[in-house]
Amino acid sequence: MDPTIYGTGVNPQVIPFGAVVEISFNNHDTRAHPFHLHGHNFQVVARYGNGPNFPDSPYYPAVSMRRDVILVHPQGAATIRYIADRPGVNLFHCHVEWHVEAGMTATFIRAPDLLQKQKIYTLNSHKQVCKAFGNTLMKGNAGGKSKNWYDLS
Ligand SMILES: [Cu+2]
Repeated sequence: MDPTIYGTGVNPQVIPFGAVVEISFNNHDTRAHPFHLHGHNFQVVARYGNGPNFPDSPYYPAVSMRRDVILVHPQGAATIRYIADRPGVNLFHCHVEWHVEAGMTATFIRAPDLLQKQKIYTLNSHKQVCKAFGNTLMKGNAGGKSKNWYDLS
């Protein structure tokens, strides 16, 4: 449940099972950012900015639309919400690829305590791909260590 062991490079966010996750974006950039959440659909709770379909003041819909991508308008803001009721590891990122490369991404680790209790197996064909790649870590923390979980060397 400690995000430290996943390493800082993936911007890990550990989320307990069943948590109500609310994310607010404040886009100070002059460009739009289409944020995409893997593994869940979310409700769009509020959005505002200078887009053609939205007023300058916050727009609170009577019935929230459910999406897995939201365009955060230039110099606009948005709030999304979902219930983390499915254990798993998924990316949350801007859909502009070079923005991902620039770091506009996070890894959502939902209920890792429940994931550990499950007997998840990895297909042998997948293990073979990892072995063929050479340096893919198959167990342990972000550094491949499982004795000292805080040793990321
Ligand atoms: Cu972006």
